[in-house]
Amino acid sequence: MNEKYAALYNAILEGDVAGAQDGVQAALAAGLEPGIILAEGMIAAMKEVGRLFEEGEFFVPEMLISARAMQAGLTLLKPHLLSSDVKSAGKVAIGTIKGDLHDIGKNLVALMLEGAGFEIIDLGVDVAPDKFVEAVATGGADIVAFSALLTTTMPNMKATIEAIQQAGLRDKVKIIIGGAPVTQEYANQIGADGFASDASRAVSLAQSLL
Ligand code: B1M
Repeated sequence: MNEKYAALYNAILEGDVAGAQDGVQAALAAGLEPGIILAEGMIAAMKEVGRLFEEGEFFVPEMLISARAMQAGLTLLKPHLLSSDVKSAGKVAIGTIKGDLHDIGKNLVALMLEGAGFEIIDLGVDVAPDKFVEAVATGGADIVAFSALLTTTMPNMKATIEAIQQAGLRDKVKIIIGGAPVTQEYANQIGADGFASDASRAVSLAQSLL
């Protein structure tokens, strides 16, 4: 691993908030691209956290403290990921689907969309279908984006699409979905307008739909 982001990677793995902040600053000072710092130093560390959890070496508290270190690092990296002179490209309401509390990926997608000029309505985590409906009905969202990290919460994406349909709003909004267990096939199956496997693909998808 590149030594310019190895300390950052290890700090996230160990849940060391100050270490993650220092790691981001050091990587920026070393001249690394913000996108590389994010992918290689940070998202890669969270993947390893997931692997250690699967192997039974990490438990929920370890995942939680790693997530805190990741968020602390992201807060510092955010201004470097956003470009300043972009016009509004449309309004996106984004949230993690009902039953699901994972928000790092959702926050990253929101951040990248914001960087590409989209106005963001961040509905947070554990978002009930009626909140998405409201974001379209009264919030003026052109796109709604659902994130799901758990196979058990994926069906709530379908339930949310149905709620939007029942509210008579389906033709007023584009629906895009993503999250580690989600696939294009699943998007087709539940009638979403698109799927993106990562935050930068979510940006091109949103741009292609408006
Ligand atoms: Co959770 N967790 N977790 N967890 N957790 C996973 C998801 C898991 C895969 C770990 C594992 O077993 N390997 C597993 C799910 C298994 C499954 O369903 N198949 C799991 C589990 C089981 C659980 C609990 C049930 C554990 C328990 O309590 N026994 C519990 C559930 C709580 C709940 O939600 N109701 C739980 C809890 C937690 C914490 C709270 C401790 C913490 C979350 C903290 C937080 O988010 N603030 C946590 C964490 C950190 C993880 C892992 C380790 C990391 C997730 C992450 O942040 N990844 C995760 C393992 C893994 O994913 N490998 C795991 C980094 C992030 C940048 O990637 O979120 O995939 P990701 O987002 C990507 C893409 O997916 C995509 O773009 C993002 C950026 O490129 N994307 C979208 C995401 N959303 C999108 C929306 C779009 C488009 C793209 O819209 C268009």
